[in-house]
Amino acid sequence: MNEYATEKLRNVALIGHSSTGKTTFAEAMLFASGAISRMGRVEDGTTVSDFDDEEKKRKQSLNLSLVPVEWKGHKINLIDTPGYSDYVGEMKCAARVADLGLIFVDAVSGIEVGTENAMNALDEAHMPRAVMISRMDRDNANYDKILADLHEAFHSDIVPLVIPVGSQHNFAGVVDLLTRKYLKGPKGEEALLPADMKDAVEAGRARLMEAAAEGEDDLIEKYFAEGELNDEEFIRGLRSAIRKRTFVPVMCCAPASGTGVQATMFCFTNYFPMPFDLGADPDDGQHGQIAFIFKTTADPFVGKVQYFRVIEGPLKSGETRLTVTRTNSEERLATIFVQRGKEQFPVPVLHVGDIGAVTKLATAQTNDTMCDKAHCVTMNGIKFPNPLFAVAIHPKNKNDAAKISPSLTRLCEEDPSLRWNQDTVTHETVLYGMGQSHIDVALAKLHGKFGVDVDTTVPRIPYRETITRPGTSRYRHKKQTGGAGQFAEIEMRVEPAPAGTGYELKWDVFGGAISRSYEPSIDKGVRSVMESGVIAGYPVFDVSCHVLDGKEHAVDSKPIAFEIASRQVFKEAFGQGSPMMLEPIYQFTIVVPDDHAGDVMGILKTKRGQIMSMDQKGNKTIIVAHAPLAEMQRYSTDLRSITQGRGYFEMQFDHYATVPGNIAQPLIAKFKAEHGAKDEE
Ligand SMILES: Nc1nc2c(ncn2[C@@H]2O[C@H](COP(=O)(O)OP(=O)(O)OP(=O)(O)O)[C@@H](O)[C@H]2O)c(=O)[nH]1
Ligand SMILES: [Mg+2]
Repeated sequence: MNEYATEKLRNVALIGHSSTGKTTFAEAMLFASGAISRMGRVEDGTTVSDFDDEEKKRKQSLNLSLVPVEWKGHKINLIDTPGYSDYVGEMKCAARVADLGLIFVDAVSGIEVGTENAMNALDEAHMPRAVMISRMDRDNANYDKILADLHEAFHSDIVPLVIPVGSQHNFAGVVDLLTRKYLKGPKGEEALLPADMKDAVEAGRARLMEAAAEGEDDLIEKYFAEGELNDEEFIRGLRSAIRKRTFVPVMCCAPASGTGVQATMFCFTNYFPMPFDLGADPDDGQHGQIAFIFKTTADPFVGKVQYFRVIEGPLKSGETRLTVTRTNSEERLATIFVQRGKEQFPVPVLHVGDIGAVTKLATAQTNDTMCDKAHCVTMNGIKFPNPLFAVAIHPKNKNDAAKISPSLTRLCEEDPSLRWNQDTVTHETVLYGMGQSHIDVALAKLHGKFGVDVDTTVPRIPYRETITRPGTSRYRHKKQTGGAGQFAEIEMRVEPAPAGTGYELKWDVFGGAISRSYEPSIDKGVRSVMESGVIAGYPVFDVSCHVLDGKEHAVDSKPIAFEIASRQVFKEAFGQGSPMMLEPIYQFTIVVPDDHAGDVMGILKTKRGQIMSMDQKGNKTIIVAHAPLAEMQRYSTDLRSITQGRGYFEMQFDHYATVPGNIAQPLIAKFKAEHGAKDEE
């Protein structure tokens, strides 16, 4: 790998719907640049970018990967991302460090959810963007229709930089509109422009020139005055206009054959923004050194590998010591690499804007800023989506159980859109991801990388038990089987307490019927039942207990006897108090395209949801609803199918509410069947 100055770098994120040819395109660029001698195929698991075992198995990208391509004195850092919506976190990482997002659109399927999501993400980040109409050689490819659809969907000027020659199996090459050069076939050899294309080329070129003129004020003036820009102005204008997002540039290609790829590389190096086009950041070391970590991966051989972008530099291998702002600990960048797929190429130096990798950092994580001590700053982090699809994880054996926590921690370090915790109520280990596929892949990694095998279930709902009216009971515990006996008698009254009170024990014993020294034992007995539940096996909340009366025996009464008696008397009194179950109700904020709002609300009603409010924003409807967690555990899957992936939601705990009888009854019956016999002992 050569050394590249900032102006020779292009950082391009390949994003868009799945199966639009992004990974194949990265492969084709490597091939076209001569970096690889044979083009790998996604189907064969032989591409540079999809190197992960799971990616090879599933024949789709699952992680972002870096594919730097050296071409004509430039280095184009491609960041290939997975298109499937579960992996949107990877797209966000790529978009954070790229200077342009190239949205892939299939020449047959056209605009899909992944296209919209990618466009929205770039709009939100005000990031330069371009569209690649891909897989142009497919039967039924329809370039003109896709252009028209893009125009309609994105309400922007959609202007081709290149136009196709032929389509479907006759897709022969592309014409670069600025130079009018026809680059034919997979090798992009210059060929004579077909005569019948001349008008289209001139019309396209005029349109593009107008778009370029919009890039700078003085160019607009000149264009209106003279009706023409020279090539230098044309390029300058295009570069500014793309940077300023005044139009959406469009290219086309067939990644698998490579046709159109050479022309694309020309566009990348000539028109696409270079790092810090928006304001040059010096690379003289005077302003300190800063690197931003946007991805962490766990390589089974090398260990932890972290990808970073040089924000200020240059950064030199071996010499560079940077402080992680978050932890204030110093790390040495022993060897700086350029990462290409799974390969690492050590380099002596990386300049501002470049993307590199390091291993063996002690404390740094994704989203960390590392800087030289004198200039500590924190860069804006990547905002990862909230994972809302949860599974409970059960290790298969003791060995797996021992490794589960560190392995889950590392898995979540690699992919911050995964999360895990230990539920304090249900005592389950719960893993959260974006959807079933995301979780499946995470579990496959758990097995493949960390050798941990688990079973999964839908997580238990953290129900609660409480009472609705006071209940009183008296219980005598007496045991006289040889040796020392046990004796304790307690009368207890339980009362509903206000929500959030939890539990309190009151000593209302008159006349010293039982001595107060037994209070801790009684308290312990009640607490243990409260933890394990009375009617359905869920913890008891919001109850106040009054010890009213009892009896004790001079010899046989002892703490353990009172603890046993208190367990039993509490259960009985609780049973007298019309017990009921409570369930967690969450607030859901659901954003969907207007035409799906009706369906979304219909489904919410079937899930015992209560619509709290509805709002309109653009062509989206924002629905706020309350619904029980028990009904909404697979809502991410439901919403995806109702809206074909166009809707998203957030959820947060709101309050506990009574579980309706018809839902509570089976849970109570199940608990009784499982524990009834034991209780009678
Ligand atoms: N007909 C045709 N098929 C292509 C072309 N380029 C890629 N494909 C095929 O399209 C499929 C998807 O290609 P990928 O490169 O994996 O697409 P991707 O966009 O990376 O997909 P994700 O990683 O899932 O987002 C593969 O089977 C490719 O062989 C092309 O130019 N023409
Ligand atoms: Mg891919």
